[in-house]
Amino acid sequence: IKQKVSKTLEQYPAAVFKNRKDHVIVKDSEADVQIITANTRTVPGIITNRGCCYAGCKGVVLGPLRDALIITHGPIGCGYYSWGTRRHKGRIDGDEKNYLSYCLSTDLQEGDIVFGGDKKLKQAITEAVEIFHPETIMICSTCPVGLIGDDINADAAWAQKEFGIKVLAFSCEGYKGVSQSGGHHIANNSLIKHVIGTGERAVGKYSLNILGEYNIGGDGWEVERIMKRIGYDIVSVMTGNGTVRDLSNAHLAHLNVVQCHRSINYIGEMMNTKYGHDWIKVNFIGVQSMAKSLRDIAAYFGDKDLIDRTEEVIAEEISEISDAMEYFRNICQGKTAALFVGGSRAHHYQMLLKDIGVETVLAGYEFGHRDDYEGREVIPTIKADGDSKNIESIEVEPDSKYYRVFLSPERVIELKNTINLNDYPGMMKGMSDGSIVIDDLNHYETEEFLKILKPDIFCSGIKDKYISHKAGVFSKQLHSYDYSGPYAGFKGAVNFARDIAMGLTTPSWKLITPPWKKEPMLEGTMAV
Ligand code: CFM
Ligand code: HCA
Repeated sequence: IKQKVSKTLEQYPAAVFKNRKDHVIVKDSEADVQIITANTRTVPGIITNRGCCYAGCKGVVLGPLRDALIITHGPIGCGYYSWGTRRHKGRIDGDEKNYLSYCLSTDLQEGDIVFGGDKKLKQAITEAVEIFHPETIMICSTCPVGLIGDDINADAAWAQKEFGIKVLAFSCEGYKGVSQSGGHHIANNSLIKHVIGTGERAVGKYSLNILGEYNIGGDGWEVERIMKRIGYDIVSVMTGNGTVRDLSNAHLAHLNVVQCHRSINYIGEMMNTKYGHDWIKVNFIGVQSMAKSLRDIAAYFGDKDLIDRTEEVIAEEISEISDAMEYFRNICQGKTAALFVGGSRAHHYQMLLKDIGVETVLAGYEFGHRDDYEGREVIPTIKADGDSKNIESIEVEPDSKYYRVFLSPERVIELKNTINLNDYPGMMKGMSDGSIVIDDLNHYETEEFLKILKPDIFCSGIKDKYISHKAGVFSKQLHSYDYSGPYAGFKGAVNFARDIAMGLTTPSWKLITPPWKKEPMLEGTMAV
């Protein structure tokens, strides 16, 4: 495998080879260290699957908040292409407000780029207030806004005073940072500064926030259903089917559980410093990992009744799905998968695939950082570069009113041995030797690795799935779930197993003959 990987990369011109070779690792547990290069710029001209900073801020972290009216300040395309495509579902309770189905934009034109867009932004806010009467408006700017220098912070301050509502400005221009990741950080900073900690409500005995669960295809609802059965008070979900109102109370919960580490670890860490909350890294994807996550949460509280109730619910839930899981496992057993997704699912889905007997032979992230691959222990060794310094890293202090510590130092040590307390071990440790770990996989490499590994399933997104189709390999979108889902929790696992079994048994894949199985289409050498 190592040789084949080298041969694939050696086809690149020298400068590209030098860059890309550090983004690819063949897992080898005998090696002293295996360091991957991540969160750096894509080589210009390479067909990457990454998105932009605005996508990470507006699309990912803020987008799912039902009661925040988001205005995209920029040309219409940015707003349009972030309109509903991510499938973060939402449902209102009673007479709540829900802006999820809307897409508001200032629709900047050439003239605005020349003369400035502030006037148009103020007008858009004014109209939005008149029509929708929101309690919160969020302004997200796209590339040209940063280039022409509109002062969206001043515009937000003006609107906040003028209309007496919360107006937050996000300078999340697409070009900031090297991927969506910078946008997550920008959104996290503002939620900590302006939203979390502003509310007041009584919380239950076992209360928690779920961080990094975005309710794609209804995942969050399945997780909530199970947690509520056990008896948890879910104070807020960040941010799937979430609200600014719920987030304002997040500081009052007892514990933070983190599903997607990449997009929200900043809030986990900042809440730890500011309010004393511990966070536990969980994984709601996969039957065994869901059960383990529930056990870990119960262990944190350490209450016998809660632990017993957790076991009872796990037993009931698993017995309900075990026949179906076995049926689909019989179909899927022995197959292999390649996974390439944003910054956490390439890890999470390995567990669910394992539940149905499918082995992961390649996994990679579009925009994960080294800690998402190698574990948080490498964070002190990650060197900041110009791009990462471009994203503000804010310092928070213990809150004089709300800071509290939940565990004794002895209990922390004890728990650290069994659960991921304030820690994430990353994706690589659990992977088998010989499997490929790859950062910012591109079009060429996708084609080549499909040829080399011949996986039965390629899990990725809308941009790369067609490469897989052309290669005659079943593709499954792990971002949008191909309009299916939920895939989280126990019932979600059955949906996933069913969809994978259906895909694998679809005869159409055998009807496609990829070009390389016939004649070589091009002959020649690459100019260096
Ligand atoms: Fe987290 Fe996500 Fe993901 Fe992500 Fe995304 Fe997404 Fe994703 Mo698409 S927050 S890192 S920025 S789990 S939108 S819900 S599917 S790339 S792997
Ligand atoms: C984003 C959103 C995305 C894109 C999915 C895809 C999502 O990164 O801006 O490329 O298929 O999940 O909707 O990740």
